[in-house]
Amino acid sequence: MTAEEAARLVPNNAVCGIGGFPPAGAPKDVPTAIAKMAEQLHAEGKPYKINMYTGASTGETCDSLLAKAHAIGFRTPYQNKKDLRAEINSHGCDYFDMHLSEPAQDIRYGFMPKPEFAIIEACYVSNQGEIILTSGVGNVPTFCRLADKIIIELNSAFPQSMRGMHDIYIPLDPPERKEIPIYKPSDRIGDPVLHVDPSKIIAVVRTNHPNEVGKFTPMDEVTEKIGANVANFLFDEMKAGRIPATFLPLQSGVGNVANAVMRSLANNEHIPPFEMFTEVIQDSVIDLIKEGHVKFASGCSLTCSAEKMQEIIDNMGLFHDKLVLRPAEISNNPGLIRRMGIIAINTALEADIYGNVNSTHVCGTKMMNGIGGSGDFTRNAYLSIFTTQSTAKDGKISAFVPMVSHVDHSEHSVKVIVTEHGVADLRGKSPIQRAQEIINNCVDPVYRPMLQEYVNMSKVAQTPHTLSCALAMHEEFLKSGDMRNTKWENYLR
Ligand code: 0RQ
Repeated sequence: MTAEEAARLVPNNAVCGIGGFPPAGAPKDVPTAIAKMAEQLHAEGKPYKINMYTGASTGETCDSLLAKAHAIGFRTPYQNKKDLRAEINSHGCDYFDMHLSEPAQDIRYGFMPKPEFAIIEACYVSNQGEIILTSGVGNVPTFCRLADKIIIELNSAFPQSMRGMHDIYIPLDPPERKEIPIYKPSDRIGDPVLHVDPSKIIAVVRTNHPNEVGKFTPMDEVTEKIGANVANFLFDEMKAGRIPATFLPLQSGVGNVANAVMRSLANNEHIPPFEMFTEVIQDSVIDLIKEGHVKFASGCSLTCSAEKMQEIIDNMGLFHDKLVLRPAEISNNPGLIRRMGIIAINTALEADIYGNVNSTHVCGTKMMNGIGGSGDFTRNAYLSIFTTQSTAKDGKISAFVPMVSHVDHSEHSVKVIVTEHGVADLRGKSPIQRAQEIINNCVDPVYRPMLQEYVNMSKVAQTPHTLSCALAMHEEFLKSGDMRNTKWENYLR
């Protein structure tokens, strides 16, 4: 049927499980039609919203259009679209941020309402209910198991030769859960196809759309330095015998810094070819596979530009043996991350001088994107590294502050912080030693005296703070637009 006909099957207040993972494999035409329908209904004075579980962010044609149409009731987990961000921060919809390993099991546990509809993208569906997904798995297996009705966008931009790239596995729930038998990133434990009850498929909509993933900006001087600092640090760890000569599997987050880190690892001749156990597989990883720097990548999605995705499709023979796509609760499974000794590299919005990290809230209040999988990996990794540029907004914001305005990753989980200026190794250090390490090695030189003064003026304690000044740099930014104007005496009470 057409996308418009399928959209009409989804009533006001429906709870929907949306396929894909940031934003690979997310449906496109049906959400667009739902957004259009919502706008028409709103114009007639009628209410219309859908509630959305996703894998992570979706594309312009899903999150953005639905947000612009004010058609979202609740939404979880990760998102990264400007329009949805605006809707969330103005309370236009209820957003709750979750670790990406958790929504599927929390829905199965009954902590949140079960989806009535699963709206997914596939490249193949049979009369028996055998489905081959496209570039992202996310939480689709659980959505399809629990939903009463399944709507499929059959996307001909993805060939059926994708069969075999997915490993579909839903763990048993407690008290029956057993170990998940993955011991190395390339292990396969599930089914290459998703099986659903065919009587639940109420619509198949034919589409032809490539991945909605933008191209990354090339490395600049700052991201190149961050990448090189990470690569040199990891090489030093190898030399010290703390990382085996065969290396350990890597997880790398989203964004330009993450891409730059991957490129620097490849450029470092001392780092041997390695495997990845990660959630998103970005363009840079595909290049590294072709060049032989990455031996195998396990993830939840091919978050690749349309151009890079086409390259994979055209060379399916090569990539079938090098890639596997899993559900988010497996790609981000805390037990597997701990077992395999993953090196996790994620990006912070801001960190404090004691090593707590804020990945999500600008000035403690405005949601940026969400925690994504950074918490799944950071808490459980062999080695948890955070990267960030030392400043944002042309130096007006320091990425390092006395106290973070929101905590996503605590001092207990964050082991290493890297900026363009250097590396702060926080392992085995007390809060005051960590503060010195961060100020000397990571903070922008302009902000070093300010933060040193903060430490010096704060009362001797396990974690020295002057509470009236702890968020003064944020307050100063909100007041004058520049953290560099912070004078502690203006905030001392
Ligand atoms: O603003 O977009 O207006 O230019 O934040 O910052 O430096 O371009 O870095 O693209 O890597 O994003 C943490 C948001 C970083 C991302 C975050 C402003 C800055 C810029 C983006 P502009 P950069 P990135 C696995 C891992 C959480 C989820 C995660 C993220 C914009 O990495 O969402 O790790 N991480 N998932 O100017 C105000 C500050 C700021 C600031 C930067 N302190 N205050 N604004 N900015 N620092 C993947 C998944 O889970 C799916």
